[in-house]
Amino acid sequence: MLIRTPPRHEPTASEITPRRVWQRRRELVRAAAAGIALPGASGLALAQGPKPEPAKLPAKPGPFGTTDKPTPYKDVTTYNNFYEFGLDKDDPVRNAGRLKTRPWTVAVEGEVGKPGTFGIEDLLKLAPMEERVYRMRCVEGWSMVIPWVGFPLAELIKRVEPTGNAKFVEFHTLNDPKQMPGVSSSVLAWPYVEGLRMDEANSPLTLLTFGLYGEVLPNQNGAPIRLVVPWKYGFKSNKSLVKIRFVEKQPITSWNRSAPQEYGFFSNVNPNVDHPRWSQATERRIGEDGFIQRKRPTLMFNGYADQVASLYAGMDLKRFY
Ligand SMILES: Nc1nc2c(c(=O)[nH]1)N[C@H]1C(S)=C(S)[C@@H](COP(=O)(O)O)O[C@H]1N2
Ligand SMILES: [Mo]
Repeated sequence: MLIRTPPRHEPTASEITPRRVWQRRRELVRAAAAGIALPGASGLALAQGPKPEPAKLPAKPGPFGTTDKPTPYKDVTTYNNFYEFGLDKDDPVRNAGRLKTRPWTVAVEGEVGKPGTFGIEDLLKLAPMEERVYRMRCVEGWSMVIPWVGFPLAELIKRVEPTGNAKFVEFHTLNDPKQMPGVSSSVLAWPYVEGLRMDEANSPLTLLTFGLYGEVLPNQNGAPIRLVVPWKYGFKSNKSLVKIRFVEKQPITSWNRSAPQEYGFFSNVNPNVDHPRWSQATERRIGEDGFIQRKRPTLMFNGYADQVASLYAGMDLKRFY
């Protein structure tokens, strides 16, 4: 997002010439031949046996599903952005295997009547699991359709009783240099922090997710608990949450801090407001559309205008990008 500078309608360098990727593969193959385990080798399953099947996470069908075809599981779980594990699309699947997702807690703090620390097992039982098939649109110009498993964030919000001063919610991803090789890079200020206005956080579309495709979240997709906000660019949906903080002032988010003129606080999907360095009018659906060209029109609020347009009534969406 920040480091890539793709010209209009062209794929990023990592998509066309993944040289670093094949060089890395070559290193891994050599290392495997020599019986050496390099960090991050697990995703390629070179030396190890078959990986265990992810645990099932049953869910009843929920509302707001799209009829668009879900993106194949393989693409959803191997083409990722998770900068804590590296900048290339296949870094997360190779490096996130080392993330320890148990025990796991999420601290809920700030302007709430009932602050506390929730264990992941309790969060899993907080509300009935629903399957929500959502379109997801990355600010880089590609999109996917993902069958998430989770429940509305509003279920957690009502239990912690926000005070009258709670106007915004901050979401913090884990920041652990021992498990996350990417946080040694200064590409972003860590931890990865995102934020929503209180009404956005309470939207019935906004989810806390624990799984996809009926199984627990793969680490590279944000295990064990991840925010999903489908009408905003993908970077608003942060992964592997450890803290949720209710605040009075609009949070300073990681992407906004690193490039304020490119990534605003709202970051609603909007085909009429271009990124300063490329158009947002079209997108490329991973696993379906051609590799190079973006042909599919991007929809206002990513197609969720019926549910969310009223949240922004009277707002100049060019100014509040
Ligand atoms: N903690 C964290 N969350 C993150 C990111 C990240 O780098 N770190 N990348 C974001 C971006 S840019 C996108 S497009 C989505 C990608 O989610 P996916 O890999 O599950 O498709 O995750 C978002 N959440
Ligand atoms: Mo993204």
